Amino acid sequence: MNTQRSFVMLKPGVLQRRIVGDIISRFEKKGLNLVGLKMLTIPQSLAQSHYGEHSGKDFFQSLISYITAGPVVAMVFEGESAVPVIRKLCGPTRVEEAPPGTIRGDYTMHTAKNIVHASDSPESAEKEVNLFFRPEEIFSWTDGNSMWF
Ligand code: FUP
Repeated sequence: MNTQRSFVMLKPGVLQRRIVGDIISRFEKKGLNLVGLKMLTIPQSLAQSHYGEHSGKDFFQSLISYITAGPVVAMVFEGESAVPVIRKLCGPTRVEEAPPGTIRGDYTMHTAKNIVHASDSPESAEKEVNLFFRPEEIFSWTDGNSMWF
């Protein structure tokens, strides 16, 4: 078993669109375990750390403005190969490439507002989980139904 944790974030606008439950439900139905959940408005400094790899790119300033524009829902999911499995559920970054059936394919029109973030590697996941969550905010629970997934 390759159990992994991944950091997932529903970006600003998801609350206003009233689709928080729909999106979380997709991860739950897949069989992932929700082990961390909080709402926050991301401070500038955290936004810059989180998206540091894009610093200097032409879309960086608008990305920071968007991600800090309103409350987000930050989550940690756990499960077998959780990092690549969640990336598949979200779909490709560019919305014109995101197929129907993926979150980005079903809910978004513009890459710059692609509504969901998910860690792209186990290393990024560890870094991002630690940026947004303290250890005591993560709850690994026993899954009595795991044999059914
Ligand atoms: P992803 O890991 O799929 O979220 O993609 P990236 O880390 O490459 O990009 C982070 C965010 O920057 C994307 F979710 C949307 C935004 N972005 C743009 O606005 N334009 C681009 O050309 C690429 C990314």
